[in-house]
Amino acid sequence: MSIHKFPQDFKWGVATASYQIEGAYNEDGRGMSIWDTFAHTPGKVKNGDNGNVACDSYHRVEEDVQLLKDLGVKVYRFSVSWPRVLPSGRGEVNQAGLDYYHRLVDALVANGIEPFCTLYHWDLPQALQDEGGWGSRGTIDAFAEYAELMFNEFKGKIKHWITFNEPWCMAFLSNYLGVHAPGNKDLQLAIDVSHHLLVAHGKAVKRFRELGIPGEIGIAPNTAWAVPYRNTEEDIEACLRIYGWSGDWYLDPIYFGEYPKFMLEWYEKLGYKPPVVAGDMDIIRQPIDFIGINYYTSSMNRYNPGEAGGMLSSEAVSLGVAKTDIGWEIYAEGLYQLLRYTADKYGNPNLYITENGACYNDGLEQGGRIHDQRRIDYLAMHLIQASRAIEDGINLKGYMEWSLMDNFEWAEGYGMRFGLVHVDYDTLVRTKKDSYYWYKGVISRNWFER
Ligand code: NCW
Repeated sequence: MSIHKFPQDFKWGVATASYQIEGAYNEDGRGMSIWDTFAHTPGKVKNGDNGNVACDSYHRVEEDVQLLKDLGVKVYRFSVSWPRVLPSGRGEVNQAGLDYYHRLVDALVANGIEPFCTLYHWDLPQALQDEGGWGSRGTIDAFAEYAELMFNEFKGKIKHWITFNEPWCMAFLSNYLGVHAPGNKDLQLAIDVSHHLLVAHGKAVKRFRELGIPGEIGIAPNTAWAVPYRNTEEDIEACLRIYGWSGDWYLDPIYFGEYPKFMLEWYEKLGYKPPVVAGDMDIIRQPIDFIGINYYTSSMNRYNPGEAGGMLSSEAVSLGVAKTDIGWEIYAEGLYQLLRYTADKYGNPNLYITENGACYNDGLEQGGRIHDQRRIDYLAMHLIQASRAIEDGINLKGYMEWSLMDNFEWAEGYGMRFGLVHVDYDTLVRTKKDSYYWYKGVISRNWFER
């Protein structure tokens, strides 16, 4: 047993996303998003689930903020539904949508919780998708307009902003692997989407500075660590490509103004390249205030030109460790390695763990308790690595557990539960799990023993 300590000003929090929790999909003027369309298309989401009602958080601001307050978090990371505030993606503003976020932000601030706002967590207005979505440059300016609206509206109230959550998912999972909305399978389109979202990110950051918005702004890329199967150049490079297409592909242009050469060469060899227009890289290369790290899992990889279903010639082999209920391998050491890599590569910037958590589908037991000891173990393991990183001088400033409550787990539907709070989807009753009480203890003491 030893004690794992965190700094006094460490920002403990939890995270959620609009489409996963809000529901009220067609109320008060909200426009449709690509996730409404996707989830309403038979066969796209397990069990035919959709976010029409989700956790009904749109109607439960007070109840959910009370859960946050009881938990003792310092920050709450949520995302804004773009089509709720701009139903057509640009142009006419939906005041009722803005009012919802004002109610939420005001309640957070009144309870001493700092809002940490993600502008885009995957719910693109369908109206923009109809014009080509992220595959079209038109969406770049629409995003900049939306970002500016939010900055002006919440100036001084929201002091932490994230432009994009997990750009790899937006680009590759959604447009190359076809697993998420809008469900395309086109590698060039995925590369185009990556580039356009980076330019949109850069434009938003530029506007943020020009408008003199107080606070900080960053991005939260997908990050996963990959361990080489053998200590050979081929296997090491196969691992670098895994991190290359999900992390470096986004962070290198932001920090260095250029795509990682080894990935550019890889794509070019396959006949693909990003659609860079003169001036783009200067826009993308805006200084940001922090990097958000979303970390869940790692993989072991080896070079295999015959890799099934992929184009990186990087085959995942099992690490041989336990998995969470969604099938992701548990590898806490990978979190440390990733923090180390990111800190070393980008000049020890401020980092927040913007997501980390575990899917375990434990249900209510007699007496109304949920004994999710496996989630507690998962969190403890990863927090040990976080505290180790801080001790080693990495500028890790906060930790946001995913997620406050069970919610709509995208293509997996409601069957996969990540919450500290259990949600009964028939009654929408929220029940605190054992992990909620454990995390509350960690936050209140700023240390834990393991
Ligand atoms: S799906 C996903 N997640 C989960 C989600 O609830 C959250 O909104 C996301 O930010 C938990 O954290 C993120 N990430 C995508 C993981 C990749 C799945 C790879 C499938 C390969 C076919």
